[in-house]
Amino acid sequence: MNQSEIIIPESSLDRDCTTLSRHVLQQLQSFSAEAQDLSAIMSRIALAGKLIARRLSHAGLMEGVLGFTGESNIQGESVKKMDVYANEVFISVFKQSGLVCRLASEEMEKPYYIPENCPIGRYTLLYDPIDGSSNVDINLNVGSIFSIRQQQGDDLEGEATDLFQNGYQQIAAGYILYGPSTMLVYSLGHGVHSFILDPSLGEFILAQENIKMPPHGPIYSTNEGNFWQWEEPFRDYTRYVHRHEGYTARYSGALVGDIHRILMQGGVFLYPGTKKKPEGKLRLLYETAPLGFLVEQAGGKVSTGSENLLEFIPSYLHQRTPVILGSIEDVELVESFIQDHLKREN
Ligand code: AHM
Ligand code: MG
Repeated sequence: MNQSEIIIPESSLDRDCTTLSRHVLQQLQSFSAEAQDLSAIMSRIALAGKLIARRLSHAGLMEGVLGFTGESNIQGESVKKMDVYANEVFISVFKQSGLVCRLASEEMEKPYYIPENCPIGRYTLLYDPIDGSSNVDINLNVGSIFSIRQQQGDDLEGEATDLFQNGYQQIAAGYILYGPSTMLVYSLGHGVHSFILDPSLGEFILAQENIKMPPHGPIYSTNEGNFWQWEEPFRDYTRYVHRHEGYTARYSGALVGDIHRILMQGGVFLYPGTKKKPEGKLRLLYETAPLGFLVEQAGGKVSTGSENLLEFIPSYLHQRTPVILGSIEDVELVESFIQDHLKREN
């Protein structure tokens, strides 16, 4: 066969070669040291995702994967074995990487410092290793959430106060969804892009570029079991969707899957404060700020109910905030109930 007879299916081959690390370099339009670092960081996050996906796929067949450890974390929540494993996976992939100085996770009271990576690695990885981990035991979707910030100052005190900044300080954010396929969705502040893990290649391959969410969607996603614990505006909004055609409820108890659905199809996710927990349940630095960053990049909106969540400045590492995020019109509809309520009060 001579050269002219070889037919290469250019588009599918190009697609298979658009791996995550290559995509990061394309996004930054550069081979600078910073671009190389971010590309390498994303490759390590992808490796963590592959390791976690591998363990999840055998979870019911292996010893020591399902169930609780018997310990409680800093926030008094029972720790699951998969939480511990996934937390350690992220630490392990970043050790001796020269990329990241600190890792701050929902599962650890204080950041984990990797002094041998400093001062080369001036980045901090913030992450929720397994979000929605109660779904693991029943073989339903879970996710990992991540965010990358630049370390500012020396953090000699070990308090990481430089992380108490707004969500626009995130250099990158994303999630890995462990569903029927393993999917990684990320943004460097230049749109939102999704990748699917091709198990035959062991690589995340580009699936969709520049995801844009519709300005309105039919889905509302919230734990209505908390209805009587909510403030009146959230109850009014829920009554509104009950009484109007065109709405449908979807809630899996695992944030990443619920947000992914809304990112693709439009709608709104709400986790308001409750009487017992006025700040809500979800953590700003590891959950709502990274997901809010993605949603805003996809043309949506994220709010605490009283302000843009991405402008909210935390005062401690594990700060929680109420959250409303999703399609712009749906978030604004929820906010309108809050504003109406405030007007009536004044
Ligand atoms: P986790 O990080 O401890 O798993 O908790 C976060 C999860 C989210 O994924 C989900 O949206 C929420 O908790 C569900 O909470 P609830 O059971 O109160 O509805
Ligand atoms: Mg979580």
